[in-house]
Amino acid sequence: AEQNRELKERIAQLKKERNAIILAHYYQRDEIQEIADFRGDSFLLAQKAAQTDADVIVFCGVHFMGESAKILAPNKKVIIPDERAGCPMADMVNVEGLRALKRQHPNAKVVAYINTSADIKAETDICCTSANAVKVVNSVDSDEIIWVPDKNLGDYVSKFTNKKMIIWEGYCNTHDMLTVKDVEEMRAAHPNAQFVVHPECRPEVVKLGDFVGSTTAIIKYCKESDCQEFIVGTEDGTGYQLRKDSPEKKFHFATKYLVCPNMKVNNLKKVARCLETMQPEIYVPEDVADKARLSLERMLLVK
Ligand code: CIZ
Ligand code: SF4
Repeated sequence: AEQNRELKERIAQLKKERNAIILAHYYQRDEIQEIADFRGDSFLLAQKAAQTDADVIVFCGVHFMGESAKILAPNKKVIIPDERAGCPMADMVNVEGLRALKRQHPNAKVVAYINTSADIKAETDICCTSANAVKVVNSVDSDEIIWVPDKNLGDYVSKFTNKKMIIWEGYCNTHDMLTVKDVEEMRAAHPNAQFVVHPECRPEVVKLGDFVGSTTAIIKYCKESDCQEFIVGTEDGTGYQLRKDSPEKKFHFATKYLVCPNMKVNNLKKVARCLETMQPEIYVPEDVADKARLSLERMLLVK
């Protein structure tokens, strides 16, 4: 605790010297969410990066999130605590594979989940998040959609659209681990709880949800609901905001395995170090960033 206090003071001092802000994803360790200027999902944080007057953004999340911030804030320096914090789901699709699929389906438009690298976004017609995926897909002026990379979210979206979806076989190792049996056991143990679930989970698990939504949507739902107890089917870091919003409510994570190891690579020590050394820095080549930005901006126009 003493060490954390010292680290937090050092970070506050360095933040002033560098004119930096700290952005933390909901899946980050509590110690990082505590010191963040903003907490949020990947898209909200990228927008905060674009809007801030700060010169330096410390992006605490995984690599594609830092890239999205850099794409929307190309003139700012975006640094990350640890460059090894990647997203295995984002890494499941590559440019060659996506181009091959586009050649096979020349009339299809590409919709990419925000959990993709800048290279993939640059090959994409329009991006989406888990919060707006259905609206985005339905807004596209083509009957055929190439969907990357999450097959679980793709399956969920396909239930709310008449479009033909060609779905990439990627998935989130963390959310995909949750099983029907896990949820049934938790329900038996907590019969008064509602099950709130992220659409990155398997279709048969998502089907069990009393509420299905993105991290932001789950947080809003639990805060506003009259229900006092929840079984949570998303990454465990979300507990920080859930408990902060509703200290009197109970939140049970559906298993103890809902932990993304990449998200947890970041810690206070590394935040302090990256502010000291201004490394590692996120770099996106200008031509890639310009194309990727278009696919993010098109998403913003969807009402
Ligand atoms: O876009 C994000 O931040 C992710 C990865 C999840 C969500 O539902 O917000
Ligand atoms: Fe990627 Fe899943 Fe981790 Fe999110 S929780 S960063 S989708 S591996």
